[in-house]
Amino acid sequence: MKNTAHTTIIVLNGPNLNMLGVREPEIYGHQTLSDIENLCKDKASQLDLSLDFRQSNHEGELVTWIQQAYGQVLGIVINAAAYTHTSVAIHDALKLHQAVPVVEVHLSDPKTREPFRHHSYIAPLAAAIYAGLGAQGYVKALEFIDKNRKRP
Ligand code: CA2
Repeated sequence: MKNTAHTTIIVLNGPNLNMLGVREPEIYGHQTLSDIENLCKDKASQLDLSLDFRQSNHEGELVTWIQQAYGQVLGIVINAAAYTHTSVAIHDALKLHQAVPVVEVHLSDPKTREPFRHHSYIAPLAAAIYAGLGAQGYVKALEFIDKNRKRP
């Protein structure tokens, strides 16, 4: 039987990212989250990987998904949106995943924005960070996980 832990990447998106394309295109671009999901699906299929793409406005739901992914995925791509800058709970949950790469993604570059966006609770656990590249950051994150995968 195929072991999906070797082939699945989970992509987690935090609060308000479901509103992409609706407001603030000057910061986040014109693509919707569904456009980004399709871009990720195309890249995953090129890499012969499965993709589990999710979004939640709820911190606890993101924490639960991170816990449930333990031992089940090749890597985690996470744009935790505003929770990046506030969530010790997401930091703690991601610590479970020391055996696989966690890649932090942001559409914009938070370091060049308001000071309250400069700190990330995810960065200390991230094997790579892609920020300010728009949707391409997600694609780069998938490529990073693929390049760094441990072949079974
Ligand atoms: O640049 C990113 O990807 C962010 O993670 C986006 C978050 C922000 O809190 C982070 O500092 C950086 C915000 C996502 C909100 O997205 C919206 C999109 C359209 C309309 C309203 C919100």
